[in-house]
Amino acid sequence: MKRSLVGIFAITCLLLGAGFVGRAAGLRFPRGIPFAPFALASVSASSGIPDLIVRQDVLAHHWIVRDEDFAASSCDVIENGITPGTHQLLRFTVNTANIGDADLALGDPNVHFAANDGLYEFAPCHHHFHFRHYTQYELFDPVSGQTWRAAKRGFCMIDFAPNPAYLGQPPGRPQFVVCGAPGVPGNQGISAGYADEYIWQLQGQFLVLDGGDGQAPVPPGKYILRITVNPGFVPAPGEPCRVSDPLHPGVCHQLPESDFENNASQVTITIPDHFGKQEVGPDAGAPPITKVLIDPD
Ligand SMILES: [Cu+2]
Repeated sequence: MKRSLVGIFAITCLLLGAGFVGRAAGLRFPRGIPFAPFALASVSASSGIPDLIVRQDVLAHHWIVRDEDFAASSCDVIENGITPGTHQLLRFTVNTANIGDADLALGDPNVHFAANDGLYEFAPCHHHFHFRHYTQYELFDPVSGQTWRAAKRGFCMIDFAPNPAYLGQPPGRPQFVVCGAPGVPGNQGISAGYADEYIWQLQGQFLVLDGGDGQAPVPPGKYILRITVNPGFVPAPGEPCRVSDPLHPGVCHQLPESDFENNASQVTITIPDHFGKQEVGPDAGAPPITKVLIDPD
């Protein structure tokens, strides 16, 4: 008994020391598979190429429009230009599945940052490394074409949930589960047959609808929400091009994939009249977000 308690304590310290809880908050633990701390450093060798998608079924079943308060001390206010106070938000869950035949192995963010390879940047407000060009969130009016954008500032890519059987991959086990932090080694990635998932309650999983982030307010109506993982971008002067897009000259991606054309999914969203302040969406009526659910990202 005493021995097992010591073991649990040791594993807890390992997780704390590894910076894992930085993104955990009870939510980032790999789903459904017993945690294996001593498999953390293993990276399976594979000759194929990863392929990331955004699972449309998850997006379709998890979104909500409702009001939320922003404190003046929050990083959304300090870094992202959102004014303090109450704002109408569209929140949604993003599942990025690796349906390729190789693991997407990133390793330790400290190593990438030290090498200045363009994958991560340091975020002073959050005190951790953020991905550059991680995921693109867009809302657009299918009639006028007007578009609103938010860029997810992801900081930890891990094996969160196994892919469903219909994606046709053999069941695997999570191997990338340690986020890391400045000075604390991590091991990030998404195994073939696994997905990372940012549930809608996490910080940054939203678009601001009422103009509170400096974009035009979104009038009530029907819109398309489009999520793109590993989006193409044109590098700024001096910014590295890690992976060239074979079909779009001059466009770069941060992560290698066998197919960059299947990286986006979209759903139709109804934005209600804000005067009623009603909640809409499949997750309408869900409990208010508590502090413990908020990602430190
Ligand atoms: Cu962050």
